[in-house]
Amino acid sequence: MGHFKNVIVRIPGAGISEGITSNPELGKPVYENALVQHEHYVEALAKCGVKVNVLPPNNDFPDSCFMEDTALCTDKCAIISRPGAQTRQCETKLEDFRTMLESFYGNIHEIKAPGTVEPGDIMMVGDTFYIGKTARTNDEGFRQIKEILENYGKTVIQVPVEKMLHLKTGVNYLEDNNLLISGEFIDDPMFAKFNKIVVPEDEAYAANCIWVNGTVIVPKGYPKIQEAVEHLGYKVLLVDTSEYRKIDGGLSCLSLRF
Ligand code: CIR
Repeated sequence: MGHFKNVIVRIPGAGISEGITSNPELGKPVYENALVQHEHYVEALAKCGVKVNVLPPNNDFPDSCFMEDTALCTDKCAIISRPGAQTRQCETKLEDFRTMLESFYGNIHEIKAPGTVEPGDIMMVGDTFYIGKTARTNDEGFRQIKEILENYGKTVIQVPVEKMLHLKTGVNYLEDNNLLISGEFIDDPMFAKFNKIVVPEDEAYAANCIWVNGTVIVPKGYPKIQEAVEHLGYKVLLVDTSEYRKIDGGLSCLSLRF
């Protein structure tokens, strides 16, 4: 794996309490706490040697801090997504986001209706992209993104997802052939070739960790996964994302890394 030089994040707005959630019993995120957790997230990323490019909060879109779902940023091109969640579709139209992407990429593609893609469904493993088929990413979105990526010499593999919100809710690549894997994916032959670190059900949320230049950022409060990742030899940074978890958000969702 190469090296990530940049990340893009968006500071959450006060509207975050109204973000989409499949876990209303966890309660609504507390804005002030979410802001503090976001600061710690940015600090952790900065420690990994990337430049953190920060977009201002947008109060019109409760889920707009989940930058990951707005674009796929590769070493060759960027692809602006088209979220399957209707309330999120305008996040990709925001001018500050587009201007920011244009400052890094000359070649920007875009998913068009009726295709939908949320890059929380996209896992990059070198030049291969695993793309989940979910309620958020449909076959037409897959067809479009496959065509774009294959034109850049990339390999694209579709992964049926039954139970999870996004592919990366349950499976995340840590480089060096290491794969954090949970739930419905554990016995999927598609992932048989990886060194699988099976995430136990009671720490399932921690399947969503991010590798950033040799360091792995792990959510705080999941000791089994913290230990398993340390055991692999990675430097680990812990970040509390409990406010984001309330609305199905995790570490990968909060940034674009490229
Ligand atoms: C949503 O339902 O769209 C947000 N509340 C959470 C998005 C999580 N994003 C991601 O996993 N990439």
